This record gives sequence, C-alpha cells and structure tokens, in this order.
Amino acid sequence: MASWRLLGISVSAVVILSSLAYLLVVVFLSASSYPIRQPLHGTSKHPHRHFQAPAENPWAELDEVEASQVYIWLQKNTNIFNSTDDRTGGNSRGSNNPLSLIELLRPNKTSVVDYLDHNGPVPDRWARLSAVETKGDDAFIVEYMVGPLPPSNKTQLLPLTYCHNSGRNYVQSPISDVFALLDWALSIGENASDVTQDLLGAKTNRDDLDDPDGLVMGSRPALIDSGRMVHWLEFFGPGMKSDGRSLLPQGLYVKLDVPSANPATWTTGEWFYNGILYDNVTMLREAMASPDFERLTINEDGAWTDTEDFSTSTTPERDMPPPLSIQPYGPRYRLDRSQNYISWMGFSFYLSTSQAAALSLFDIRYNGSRIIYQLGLQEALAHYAGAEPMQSGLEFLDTFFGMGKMMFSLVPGLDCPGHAEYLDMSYHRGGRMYTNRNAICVFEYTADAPLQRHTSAFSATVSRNTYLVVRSVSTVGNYDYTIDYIFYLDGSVEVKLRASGYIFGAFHAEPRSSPLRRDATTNEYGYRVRPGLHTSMHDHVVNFRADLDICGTANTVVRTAIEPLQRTYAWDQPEVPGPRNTMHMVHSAVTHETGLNWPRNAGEMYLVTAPNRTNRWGETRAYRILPGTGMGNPAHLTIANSTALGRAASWAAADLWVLRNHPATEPAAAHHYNALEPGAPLVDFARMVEDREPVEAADLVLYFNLGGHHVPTSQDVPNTLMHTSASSVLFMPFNYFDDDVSKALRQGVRVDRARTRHRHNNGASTNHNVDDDNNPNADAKEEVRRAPTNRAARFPRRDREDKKRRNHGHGHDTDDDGVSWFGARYTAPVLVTREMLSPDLSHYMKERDDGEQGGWRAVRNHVGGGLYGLFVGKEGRGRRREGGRLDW
Ligand SMILES: *[C@@H]1O[C@H](CO)[C@@H](O)[C@H](O)[C@H]1NC(C)=O
Ligand SMILES: *[C@@H]1O[C@H](CO)[C@@H](O)[C@H](O)[C@H]1NC(C)=O
Ligand SMILES: *[C@@H]1O[C@H](CO)[C@@H](O)[C@H](O)[C@H]1NC(C)=O
Ligand SMILES: *[C@@H]1O[C@H](CO)[C@@H](O)[C@H](O)[C@H]1NC(C)=O
Ligand SMILES: *[C@@H]1O[C@H](CO)[C@@H](O)[C@H](O)[C@H]1NC(C)=O
Ligand SMILES: *[C@@H]1O[C@H](CO)[C@@H](O)[C@H](O)[C@H]1NC(C)=O
Ligand SMILES: *[C@@H]1O[C@H](CO)[C@@H](O)[C@H](O)[C@H]1NC(C)=O
Ligand SMILES: *[C@@H]1O[C@H](CO)[C@@H](O)[C@H](O)[C@H]1NC(C)=O
Ligand SMILES: [Cu+2]
Repeated sequence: MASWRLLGISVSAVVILSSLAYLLVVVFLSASSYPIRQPLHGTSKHPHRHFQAPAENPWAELDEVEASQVYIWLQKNTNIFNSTDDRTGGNSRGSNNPLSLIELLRPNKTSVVDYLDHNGPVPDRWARLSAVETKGDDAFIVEYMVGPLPPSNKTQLLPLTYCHNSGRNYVQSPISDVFALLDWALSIGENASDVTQDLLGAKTNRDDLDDPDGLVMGSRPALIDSGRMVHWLEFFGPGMKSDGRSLLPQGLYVKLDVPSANPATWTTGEWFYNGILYDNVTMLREAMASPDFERLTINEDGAWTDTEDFSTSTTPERDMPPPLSIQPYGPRYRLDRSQNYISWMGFSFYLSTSQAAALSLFDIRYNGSRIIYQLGLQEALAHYAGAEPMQSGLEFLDTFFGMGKMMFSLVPGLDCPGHAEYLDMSYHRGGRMYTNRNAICVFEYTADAPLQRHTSAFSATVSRNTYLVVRSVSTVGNYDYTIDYIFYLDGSVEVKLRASGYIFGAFHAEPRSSPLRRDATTNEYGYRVRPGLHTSMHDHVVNFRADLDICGTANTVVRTAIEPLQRTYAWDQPEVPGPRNTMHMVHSAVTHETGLNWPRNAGEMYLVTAPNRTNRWGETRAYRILPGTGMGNPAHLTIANSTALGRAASWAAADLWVLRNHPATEPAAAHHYNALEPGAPLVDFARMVEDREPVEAADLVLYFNLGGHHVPTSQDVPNTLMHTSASSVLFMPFNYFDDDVSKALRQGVRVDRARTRHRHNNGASTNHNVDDDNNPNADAKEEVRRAPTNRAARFPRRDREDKKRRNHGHGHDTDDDGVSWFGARYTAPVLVTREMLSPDLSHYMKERDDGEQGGWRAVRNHVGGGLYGLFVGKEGRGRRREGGRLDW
C-alpha cells in the first residue's frame, strides 16, 4: 500500500490510539506547560556557566521554533491536517489534528561522525512524525520524515521507511475508538450488574468514571491480526486509594470480539469464573441460581495496598533522619545545558531523548577518544503467564506507551541525592510542546566501599570510589523503571535497571466458605499473597543498544573461554605421573551475527576488541561486556516463541547480540508500534540477525538485555523493591589502557604505618615484618621500610604536589604524622543547609495541580484499556491523597 495515497483520505470513522494520546492531553491540560530550562534545584549558583560543548548536539530534540516551523510548513504544503473525523460528530476530541507525534529524526552516524571528527557540516535536521489515517473502516498509523529544517524550497515530506526492515511506513491500528470500546466494556458490566453485585459486591459505573466503589475493566488481547482483535476483559477494583489497581483483579472474565472498527460488529463472548467457562451471561446466571454454585472470596482494596504504614507500631529509629550524601564545594562534572553535554573525569557525552525510548547517550568518549557512539534503551518487555485468561499471555511492550513521555519529574533528595542537578524532557505531540520538568538527574556519588585499598607492612592506601550517574525513571502505569548510566574512574560504564511500583497480580480463586484452598496451580505461576490474590510470574526483558567504537569502527568480538585443562609439563616429572589438571584461556572470534547468553559459571569473557590496535604492552585493546552488579545475571525471555509476542520482540531471546552495524537502516532493535502488528512488525529484529552477516573487523553494534525473572512474593506487596529488582551490564576497559587510569584521578590517602608504629608504638598488631629476617625478601623489604624517612626520594612527584596544594591553602597535612592525602580534601568549612537534605517540594505539588502528570497517567490507562490489558475505566486523575503525599 502506498502511504502517499493514504494521506489524501479524509478520516471518517475512527479515533485511534495515537491521536487519543493527544486528545487526552487536550482534555486534561488546562495550563500550557512550556519548557522551563533553569534548574530548579542546582546546588551551587552557576557552576557550569562557562562550560561549552565542543560541538552542537546533533541529537538535540526539536525545539519549539523548529516544531512550529514544521507544523506551519505541513499546513501550507501538505494536506496532512485536512483529515477530520466526521463520524464522532460533536465528539471532536483530538480528531482535528491527526499528528500524534513529532520529534527529531536522528541524523545518520556517517554525517554525525563527519561533523564531529572531520569538521564536516552540521548534519541536516529532519523531523519524524506519525499521522493517523483511515481508509474505510481501517485505521493506520503512518510515519513520515520531513526536512531538511528550517523549511526551505528543499524541504520535503517523505514516507519514513529506510529505518524499518519491513519496508513499510505504516501499521494497521487494530483498535478503533477507544472511548467506544470503553463504553462498551462498561456496558457489559452494567448489563450484568446483578451478577457483579452478587459475585464481586460492586458494579461498573458508566456515568462516573471516578466512582471509588465502581468496578473497572482490564483487558488483554488474545489476538491482534489485520485489524481484528479479540480481548479477554477482567473486572478490577478501581484502586483509587493508592493506585493499587493492578493488585485488584476480581476473577470474573468476559471475552470480547472486535472484528472491525464498527461497534455494530462487536460481540460479547464467553464468561469465565472459578475455572468454569460459560457460553454467555445467561448461562452464568443460571449456574449462580443453583445451590451448588461456589462463590469466591472477593479481592478487596484496603490499607494493604498503601505504600506507607503508620498503624503498626514502628521502631523509634524511623523518627531519626538517616545519613545522607552531600557535595560541599559544588559539582565536579561540567554540564552544558544548552547542548545537554556532560564532561567528567575524562569522560564526555551528549544526552538525547525520544518519546518512545526515553534517554540515550551519544558519543561517549574517554580522554577524547570515542568508545561508544550510542548507548540507550530500545524497548521494555514484561511477559506474564498464568492459569486464567488475563495473566496467561499477558505482555507489555512499554515503548508503545512512551517511556520518554513518561519520564516524569524526579523527586529531589529521594529519587536522586539532594545535591543532584536536573534536566527537563520536552516533546511535541498534537501540535503542542510538553515539558516534564526535572526528568533526568545528574550527580556524583561516593560509594560506601573504596575503589582501591591495600595494607602492607609499611603503609595503607585507600582511594574513594566516586562515580557519575545519569538517571531517569519511566513510570509506565503500574511499573516504575529506574535507569542509570554510571561512569567510573577506571573508564568503566554501567547501565543499571531497577524496577518498583505495583506488580500485576492474578486473582486467586478461593471459596468463601473454606478459605486457603490450594490446588495444583497454586504455586505453578506465583504465590498467594492475599485471600483473593496471587502473584503472577513474569519476565522483564529490557533491551539496550550499545554501538561501541573501540579505537575506531573496525572491531571484532572475541570470546575468551576459561576452561579446565589437562596438560603434561616437563617440570612436573616425575612427581606428577600423568598430566596436570589445570586451566587455561581459549580465544575465538565471533565470525557472524549471533545471539549470546551469559555463560554458566562466568566461564567466558566477551571482549569487543580493536584488532591490530595494541596498548604499550602489545596486547589488543578492548572493552569487556559483562553482567554487572545486581541480582544475578540479567535474564532473557523464558518463553520460547511466545504465542502472544509473535515477531515483535525477538531480541528478548538471548542476553547479548552481536550485529554488523547498519546505523542508517537498522538504527534500533524495535519500533514502538511493533506491538500493533506482532506478526509483521515494522522493525523485525530476527531479520537483522537471520542473514548472519560477517562481523569481524567491522562496525559492530551490541544489543543487550537487562531485567530478570520476576516471581513476586508477599514481599512485593504493596510495591516491588528496587534493591532486589536491580540488574546491570558493565563495559569495562580490558587492556584498553596501559594501566589503571583511575590512579591519576582518584582521591584517597596513604598512611605510613611504619612511621606511625614507631611513634606511637601501637604496632598496628600486624607486625609481620618482625620476622623479616627469616624471609628471603627481607632485604628488599627492609630497603622499602627505610625509605619513608626520605619521602621526597620515594614519592618525589606526590610530595611536590602536596606542597603545592598546601601552599594554596588547601591542605594542612604534614609528613610528620605519616599521612599523605592525594586528590582534594575537605579543608574549607562546610555548610549543609536543611534544603540540601530535605528539599522544598512545594513547587512539585503545584506542578501536579496543572494536571500534566495526571493527564499522562490517564492516557496510559485509557490507551491500555483498549489494547494492552490495562484498564478501561477510571483514568486515575484528580485524586489527591491524604497526609500531604505527593501524587505523581
Ligand atoms: C486544507 O484545508 C484548508 C482549509 O479547508 C484549505 O485551505 C487547504 O487548501 C487544504 N489543503 C490542501 C493541501 O488540500
Ligand atoms: C540516513 O540514511 C538513509 C539511507 O542512506 C537515508 O535514506 C536517510 O535519508 C538518511 N537520514 C537522514 C535523517 O538524513
Ligand atoms: C530555492 O531557494 C534558493 C534560495 O532561497 C534559491 O536560490 C533557489 O532558486 C530556489 N530554488 C527553487 C527551485 O525555487
Ligand atoms: C446492554 O443492554 C442494552 C439494553 O438491553 C443493550 O442495548 C446493549 O447492547 C447491551 N450492551 C452490551 C455490551 O451487551
Ligand atoms: C447462551 O448459551 C446457551 C448455550 O450455548 C445458548 O443455548 C443460548 O441461546 C445462549 N443465550 C443467548 C442469549 O445467547
Ligand atoms: C589521552 O590522550 C592523549 C592524547 O591523545 C594521550 O597522549 C594519552 O596517552 C591518553 N591518555 C590515556 C590515559 O589514554
Ligand atoms: C590486522 O593485521 C592482520 C595481519 O597483519 C591483517 O591481515 C588484517 O587485515 C589487519 N586487520 C585490520 C582490521 O587492520
Ligand atoms: C521456535 O521457533 C524456531 C524458528 O521457527 C524453531 O526453530 C524452534 O524450534 C521453536 N522453538 C520452540 C520451543 O517452539
Ligand atoms: Cu516485575
């Protein structure tokens, strides 16, 4: 189908998903929210005023001027705005502007590299946009590119296909009017209110979507294909109190067939309750009239869904504030806010955001040399399983909901340390610009454990582990994904994911008469956590792209196996009669595109090498990629060939993928509309790997997954906790430098123990040098031990620097006490204001009041209601919690 033709068709029938997002914003956003660029919580006045990025950020989001230029140009030169929705008549919500999304179309790597590395021209600015177009009863989301910008007589509107390996620039939207669907679902409930009142003690309320006692509907698509959808709907408690809706499944299900956009064709299918399928509600009513009918315990909301508890007597420690991190003399990283460019301890990089896939870091360099061209989120999958129609096959591909749009404001002092600085996230939808203030935080932090330490007979050295963090949180409905990009002094880079928020629970069927029944499925898919609630096992697989360029783009992935070995060594004879049982390394290059898993027993190292580029010792320079800190290895998807996912997320099948990089035509592992056509996704990752291109000495891209197998227990109620839901992947220099580069950067202390001992005669108890005389190395050690008396000879450079520092009034240490600090010390008085520890959050409350957050939450709930097993019903806005809590 030629997308150009679609452009001309006037929208006649349907309002679909993406425009829906727009319309809800219009409905709920009374006050405009134009970008506010100044930091709300900088710790020092203007620490970065004079700091400038070396180049314009080629990945900067369109600014307001550019976006409006695009709108004006489109209005003048295309008929893309002329689509109107005449079917909904008076209900013109959003239909007057079908442009749901407009954002930067990121420039191609070749033009960026030409610009950054070879003084080439600034890459052309292009925008990408999605428009909703209809043809008869069918609706499509169509993608275009428009540019170059600013508009000139060279500017064109083109179908956006080059970056989709499907060759298409559109997906068929399987959903029609979400509001009609919502209304329909609620009317099923209303027509069966006698049944829901009897079984669930409540009913749906079509007239008041905010009814705290009303039931709402959640849905899961059982089928999405060429515009046809079949849903399983389940009744849910509204969870108005604490947003715990996903903990309130009610165990009554009904099937819904949506063969087309026309509501006249929709039909209600079977009902399901207590493991029994009923052909229709009449059959269910008949069954309920029978004396044998078993009524189940109701899964009721209550204080148990609250995230705080003030009722049980707590320990007195809660009333005493805990220790916190401070930054006494301002930040040490430098930030160019106009370019979203950061530099710290030899690292530098640019930030870029997208509405679907949140934050990416670009052009990550160390000491001026690029090591990673792009590091960023691609997609987040949560895939459930279960014994009932909702949980079985439930899956979410969360970029569909906009993980960038849903990078909501961080709460200073809690989401990030009190001294963090914040950046905004701005985006354009439906002809307007929105800004999520303080969506990204940047801060340095000193870990509780040192980076380095060593105690010898003569001295002890310890160095601080201070690192830089760039953090954002995407709250997609019930779940909050916290994503950190962390930079370490040794040149390592870590990507860390933590999940919190409400789990998606399953109804636990338990007869009212004899509670705590167990059956075969009780622990097959989860654990019982309430009388009527079960947890639901699921896999989180969250994909990231890492375009590494190690000493240029010609890279090879080498697998270095650590293997047991039997080998005969000449010197072993005759004491060892046969071969010695030992181990060794075996190196092999990855020759063709493939998926890898983290090896059992960490028995292999995966290295991204620069063949023929060696360090001073003649060893090949490389970065190693490995699973980092967190709860064990990050997971890939357990389900093989998921029935629900189709081909929409093939990247979830392995931990790490090595692909030949085609940065223009394959810039991403996924597309945020993949969920709409899982059988024929716009971007089909499997096809990127299937051709098994050679990958030696080539520009490579790695895709890796974070996440885990999440089998929630009673400890996930009410919320999953971040310290136990973390996973990470680390990029670590591996013979990349000639030695540990953190040596020149870190702060710490050398304590001369020999000297201290002599003076105080406390012996430091570990006087193993006492019997040095019996030690073959005694002479050498003695030499070293004597050396401290001539410190200048032993540490000539450090001593000079110490003196220099002292002369600048920074330090006050003397050689006499045998303690020498390296790097800066805290010498000036430190004033810790209360604001640094307990930030003033009053403007966050105000921000909440203008409805932005609530509005977006609403979008997700509604949209999801139509499509994804979220909730048709309440939109979760306008609620205020008691007790002065912030409600995001
Ligand atoms: C779009 O509609 C406007 C107003 O009805 C009209 O002036 C304009 O010519 C139309 N544009 C195109 C390209 O058809
Ligand atoms: C990127 O490269 C592709 C393929 O060469 C080209 O079609 C596309 O227009 C380029 N994109 C931009 C934004 O320049
Ligand atoms: C496009 O604009 C440029 C500069 O404004 C002008 O020189 C050129 O003639 C124009 N080309 C066309 C085809 O109109
Ligand atoms: C509910 O009942 C009304 C009145 O009988 C009927 O018009 C409507 O179609 C029913 N709704 C559903 C979803 O079955
Ligand atoms: C309900 O299902 C039964 C059994 O299949 C069928 O006989 C009956 O006609 C159905 N009733 C309605 C109203 O569809
Ligand atoms: C940093 O770059 C400079 C200049 O290219 C080079 O001389 C130096 O060895 C590099 N340092 C490290 C630690 O790589
Ligand atoms: C590396 O060196 C080998 C042997 O000298 C040569 O065959 C190969 O082409 C070189 N590879 C690169 C990427 O330069
Ligand atoms: C999954 O699909 C692939 C490709 O069609 C096939 O080779 C494999 O056997 C399937 N695995 C399972 C468990 O069905
Ligand atoms: Cu989970």
